[in-house]
Amino acid sequence: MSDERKINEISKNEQLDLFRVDDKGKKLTTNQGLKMAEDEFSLKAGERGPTLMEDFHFREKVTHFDHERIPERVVHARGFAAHGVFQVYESMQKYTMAKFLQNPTATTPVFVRFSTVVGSRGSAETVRDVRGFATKFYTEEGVFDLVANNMPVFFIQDGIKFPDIVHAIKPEPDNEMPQASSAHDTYWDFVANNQESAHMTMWLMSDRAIPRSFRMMEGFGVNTFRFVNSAGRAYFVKFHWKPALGVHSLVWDEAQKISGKDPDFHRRDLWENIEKGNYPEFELGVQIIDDEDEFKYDFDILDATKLWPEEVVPVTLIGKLTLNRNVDNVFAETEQVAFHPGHVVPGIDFTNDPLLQGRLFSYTDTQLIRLGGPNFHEIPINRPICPFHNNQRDGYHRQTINVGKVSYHKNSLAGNTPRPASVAEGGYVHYQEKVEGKKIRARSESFKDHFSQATLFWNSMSKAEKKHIIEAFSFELGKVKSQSVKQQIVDMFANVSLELAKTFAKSIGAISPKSGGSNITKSSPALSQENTKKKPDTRKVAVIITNGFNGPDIRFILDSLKKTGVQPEVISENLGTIKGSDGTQLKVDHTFLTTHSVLFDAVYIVRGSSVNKRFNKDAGLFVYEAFSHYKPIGATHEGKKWLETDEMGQGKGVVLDNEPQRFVTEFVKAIAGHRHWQRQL
Ligand code: HDE
Repeated sequence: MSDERKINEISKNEQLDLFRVDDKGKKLTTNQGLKMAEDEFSLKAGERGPTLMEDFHFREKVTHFDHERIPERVVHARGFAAHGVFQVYESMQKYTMAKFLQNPTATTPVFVRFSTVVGSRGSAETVRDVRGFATKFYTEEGVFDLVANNMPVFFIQDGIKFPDIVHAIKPEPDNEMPQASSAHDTYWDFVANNQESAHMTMWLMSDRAIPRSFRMMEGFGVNTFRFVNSAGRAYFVKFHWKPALGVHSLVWDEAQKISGKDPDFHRRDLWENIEKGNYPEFELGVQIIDDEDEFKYDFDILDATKLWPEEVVPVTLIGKLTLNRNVDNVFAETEQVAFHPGHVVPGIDFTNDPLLQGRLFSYTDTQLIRLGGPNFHEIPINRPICPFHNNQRDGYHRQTINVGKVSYHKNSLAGNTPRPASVAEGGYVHYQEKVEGKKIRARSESFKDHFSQATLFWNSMSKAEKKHIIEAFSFELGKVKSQSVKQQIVDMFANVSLELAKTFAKSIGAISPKSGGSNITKSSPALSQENTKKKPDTRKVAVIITNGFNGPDIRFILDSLKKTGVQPEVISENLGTIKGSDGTQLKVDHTFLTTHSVLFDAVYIVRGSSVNKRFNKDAGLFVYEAFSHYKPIGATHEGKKWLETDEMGQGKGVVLDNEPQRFVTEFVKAIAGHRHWQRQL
């Protein structure tokens, strides 16, 4: 690879291609390239004798195996990723000189890793938690990482408290329980004693913490960044991702069951949809505040426990991200990818947000231990697509073979190169913000209101969302053992809403708050999932059916559902095929044993002429569970007859109709509605 163009000036896909190896059809060798004649038996002195030290193949194979694991991420350990592209809608030159935000005809390759925060690498995916949404843009000016979450605020205001919140929310150290859950004493003790976490805790108790899919979450850069244009003018900016499919969630009972039925639920959903060509899309949005307007708002724009209400500072959609390729190897790509909010390009800069400042230290530091040294930028998934040159040398796992004698600046032997680039040549210059102040460890007065936006969030929720928040507090605090912590939380959240605190106080056996309440009456409709996009696309429908179904009608209905983007899957008693009354054959995708109601968005029940007791019991449980999770239910033919005799038949979002076209239209509408909260359960 002497020609630098080969590795540094080719597309990201071609670059990754250089490292792809397909072992299929090849002879087995050692890592030194030696072909081996035997791979099943170690070298022994006699068939039943001791294994010999000289067995280099055994030693190499087992040693490599012994070292296969690297430390998991200290947070965000459980993650899944995909490749894609980003394209800006129109030039953003008024606000930023970032090149990848200038040309609407150019695409930038990206790599996106979604994650949970608290659980270990093997933990279940549908737990109540924040989700990470980290994007690496491989731009021609270098790598830009937008390391975001699916909630717009954070637990703490200053980076120095990050170890505290993480220690508190992780499993408790004496018994390492509970896994991937905030429902335990130390988390809630932290909240009660660090009241800046009130707003984030409201988000964590809301439906946002149990997303239906990575494809149906918003992303938020959380911290306030800066855009800088080529004239040197600066703007405050917050980044958003808006999913094309809208923001949708699971219900808590369902989320807990999925953790057992399919702990890989979110990665499977992402993987399968990309494999099928249902490429997930997100629009990049920005909220921009003029440099002069820094102090115009009733919150501090540098405080990461505050959001900028969209009704006050609108989100402008500036481009689109499409995820279109699964990884080849989870370890090489998803596990080894190294994000860092400090990976920026000219036109994007930082602010004094003290949480962001803490992050700027932490991310490189963590890669040093996790990826074993300072050369992690050379790992294929982390390499920029533009050339990189400097005098950094050596270290563990160095791959670049730097030629020549000179590795210092300034020099005369190499003509004083590599030399810094001027601004005109694309050199990065930090925004020259004027700062002065006394050295001090303190919180700004403007950061001290911890409750107003927590109340704003509460006020913005629909009736169903409020109910879920109360249930989440009741569940989590119901798991807390310390009566004192429970009471502290009740008293604390009385400052957010008396209605909220009083209701969950009762269910957790605490004393109802006597005082409190908030005078904040504002709400922000953009915060409610009730106001999100509602589409049927890619929704999974369980079709419960057995032999003797009406062939022509079912063929029409299933084909029509597929045309709307809905994904029907057939569930019956046994795998193989089932037959309709006219001989139509249907392949069975799952049995009642291999799948479960919680893994689908909707149920369509047909039954058939040959149902038995067992089928009726399994189908009944399946439909009942979907009903109790407020999911759309459709029924035709024998299924309709059966559901009509049950109370569920009268429920909202239940479509009973034997006219195929009308059924499809109504059922698809119900599917787009996602959940039918009006059901009285
Ligand atoms: Fe992170 N965070 N973080 N974080 N974070 C990490 O870096 C940290 C914060 C976020 O898929 C770590 O490579 C500090 C906010 C995501 O690989 C670590 C503070 C937001 C990911 C780290 C924060 C995030 C991380 C662990 C407070 C939302 C996963 C492994 C000052 C905007 C990236 C790693 C991936 C990962 C530190 C707060 C998002 C330890 C010190 C706020 C999505 O460096």
